[in-house]
Amino acid sequence: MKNILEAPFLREMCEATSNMYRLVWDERNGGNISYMLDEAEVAQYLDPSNVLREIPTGFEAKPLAGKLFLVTGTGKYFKNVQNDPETNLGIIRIKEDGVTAQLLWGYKDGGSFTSELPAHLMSHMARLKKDPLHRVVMHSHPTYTLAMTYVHELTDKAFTHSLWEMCTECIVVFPDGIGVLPWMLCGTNEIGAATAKKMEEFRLVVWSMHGIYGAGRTMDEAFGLIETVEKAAQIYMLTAHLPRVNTIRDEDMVRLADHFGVAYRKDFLNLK
Ligand code: 2HA
Ligand code: ZN
Repeated sequence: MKNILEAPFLREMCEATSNMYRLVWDERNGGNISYMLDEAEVAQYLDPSNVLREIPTGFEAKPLAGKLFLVTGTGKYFKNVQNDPETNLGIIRIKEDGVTAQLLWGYKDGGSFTSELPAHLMSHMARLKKDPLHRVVMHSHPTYTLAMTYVHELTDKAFTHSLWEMCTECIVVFPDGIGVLPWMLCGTNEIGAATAKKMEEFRLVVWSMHGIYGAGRTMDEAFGLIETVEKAAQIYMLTAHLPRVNTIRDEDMVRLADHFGVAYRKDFLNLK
C-alpha cells in the first residue's frame, strides 16, 4: 500500500483548504469541499472493502451508490487540514441503499462529514447529469462575494451581468453565468435541493448573505471559478459607491465570447 498522505487527491485537498484559509474566505469552520474519487486509485492507498463505520446521511442519493468521496469534516477548520488530514477529512462511499455513508478513512476523532453533505451530493448528482467528467463541489465564504449579496439585486441575470462587467475575463471563465439563491437555512436538505436545481444550469451558485458553491471537473476548475467571481465582486464593491465612468459594454462581451469561442447565456445580456 502506498502512503495515503502522499496521494495526489489528498494533497490537492490540503492545498485548496490552506489557500482558501489564507485568502480569508474560510474563517473558523467555514467552507466545505467534496471530491469524487476513482476507486481504483484509492485502492492503491487503502483497502476499499474495510469499512471503519457507517454514518447515515439523512437523505437519499441512490444515483451515487458505490461512489467514493473525499469530504471535509463537520466543525473542522480549513486552517488545520494540512497538518492533520486524517482528523479533518474523511473518505466515504455511498452504500447501495443510497442513505448510508461508509467511512473508509479519516474523521479519526470520531467525527463526521460536513453538515452541507446534502448540498454537495445533490449538486454532484446534478452536475454529473450535465457532465460525466464532473468531480468537485466546493463551498466557501469569500468576503467580497458575500458583501455584494447585501447591496445587489439577487437574480441570476442581474448578478451575473454585474460580475461579467467587472473583469474582461469573467464572461470567458463563467459564460454559463451564476445562479443566486435567497437567504436560506443552511445545513438542510431544502437548501441542498435548491442548490442542486441551480447546478442543473450553473457551475456557480451564490448563497445570499452566506457564501458560494463552485463545481468542476478538477479542484482547480472549482477553485478558479470561485476565485474569478470573488475578484469581480471585489472590483464591484470597490466601485459600487463611485460614479461609473467606464464599463465593459454588452457588445464588448459578445466580442469576447465570440473571440474565445464560448457559449454564453445570451439572455443575460441586454442586447436588442
Ligand atoms: O461547514 O460553511 O455552510 C460550515 C459551513 C456551513
Ligand atoms: Zn457556509
